[in-house]
Amino acid sequence: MTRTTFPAGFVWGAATSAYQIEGAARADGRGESIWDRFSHTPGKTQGGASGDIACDHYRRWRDDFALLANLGAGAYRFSIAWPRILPSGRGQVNQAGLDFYRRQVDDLLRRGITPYVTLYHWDLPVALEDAGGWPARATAEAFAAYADVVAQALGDRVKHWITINEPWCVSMLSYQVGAHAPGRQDWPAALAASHHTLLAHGMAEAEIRRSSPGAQVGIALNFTASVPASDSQADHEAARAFDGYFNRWFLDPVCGRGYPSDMVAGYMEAGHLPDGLSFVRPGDMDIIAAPTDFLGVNYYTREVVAAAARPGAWQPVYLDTPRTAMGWEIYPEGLFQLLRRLHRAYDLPKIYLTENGVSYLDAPGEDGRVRDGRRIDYLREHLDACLRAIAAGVPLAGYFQWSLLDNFEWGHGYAQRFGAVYVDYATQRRTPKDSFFWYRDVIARNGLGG
Ligand code: IFM
Repeated sequence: MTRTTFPAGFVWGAATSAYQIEGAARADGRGESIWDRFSHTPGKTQGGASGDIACDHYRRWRDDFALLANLGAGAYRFSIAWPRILPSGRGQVNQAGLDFYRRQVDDLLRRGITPYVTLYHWDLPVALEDAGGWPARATAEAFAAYADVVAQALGDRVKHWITINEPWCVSMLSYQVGAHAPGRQDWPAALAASHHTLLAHGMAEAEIRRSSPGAQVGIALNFTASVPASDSQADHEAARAFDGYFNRWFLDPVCGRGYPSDMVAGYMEAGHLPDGLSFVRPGDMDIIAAPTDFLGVNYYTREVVAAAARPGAWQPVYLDTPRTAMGWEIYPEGLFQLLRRLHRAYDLPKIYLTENGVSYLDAPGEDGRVRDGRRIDYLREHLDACLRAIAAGVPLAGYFQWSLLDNFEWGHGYAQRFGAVYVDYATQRRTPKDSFFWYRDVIARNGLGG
């Protein structure tokens, strides 16, 4: 392997999620999800945007798969909408929903593109939220039953599964920060949600293994490199606390280490765990720690943090450094450090970069071309970090660009554009950006080139 070439068999892909692209929110028996309700609640998303139509991928998926094929992608990561399969979250199965995804999987396989299926990318059926949502243990049980239905239907042809996407977002961003559906701000509920999200992962993994023999199963965690603002001990402690809040709280249990004791102590002291870890039942931690075949890593940026008033607490520090349209700092070195740390400190059989990418707002010029050179720079620098990590021994087996298409960026609505392909939402016209063709060359030569 030279410095610019990836190992043979490296998986190249692009990623999307159901609510962000599908639209057709009421088609063919789909039930309501928490994002339908949240996005239709005034003030929750930029411009009041919703995923009602999004990229209309529900109807245009064949054209989008042609784009994937044109890209030369060997793999496609997409998510299944739970409310399309079980409109009320549990019970009655909606065959039309299963058929929709079966057709997609068959088409991908026919094109030689390997499906990487995510079971949960945030569209919880509202019936389950109304019964308590992720803070309730019953939601994890319902998720396992849903995983069983999907694995039975698709497990003969789908051999790569991601249970949950970004448990930090599912729990903390949604139940503590309140920026994502269902928009609650309740620390104890969020911490219970974090546990049930991880439990759901472990329970679903068992169901998938039963119905999809030989399948590879993993979870996708979102990581943010946590960097102290100064060399002071207080800032180092703050950075460790942020790392615990964002990264270790989810990574450690999945890797069999349980919840980090420094974080449990901190949460107890802050009153966030009034009943301690009472939501943890005997056997839960073993279920959560069931060995996975790979870890999915989603990486975009870093957080620079300084000490806050309370010991061990942190506050973000804004540096005047290059930023993306999201305002996220461009920090590829953080990806290299993260991958190396994961390899050295955790015993991981395999890692996929299940998400990496960038939002810039470049639009078609007069000639119709989207000149998104900044995205090319971002991708090149992050892929170079991947190469360096591989050279350092990290078992990185694949890279999925987020995202194939511009799409519904949650609270930001359509005001952010992460796509390799520009989407004109008024006409639904797709225009591959310059970076699409650049990434296509990378895939074709399995490397960055000279
Ligand atoms: O669009 C999201 C995706 O749904 C989850 N990971 C981060 C992306 C960019 O914010």
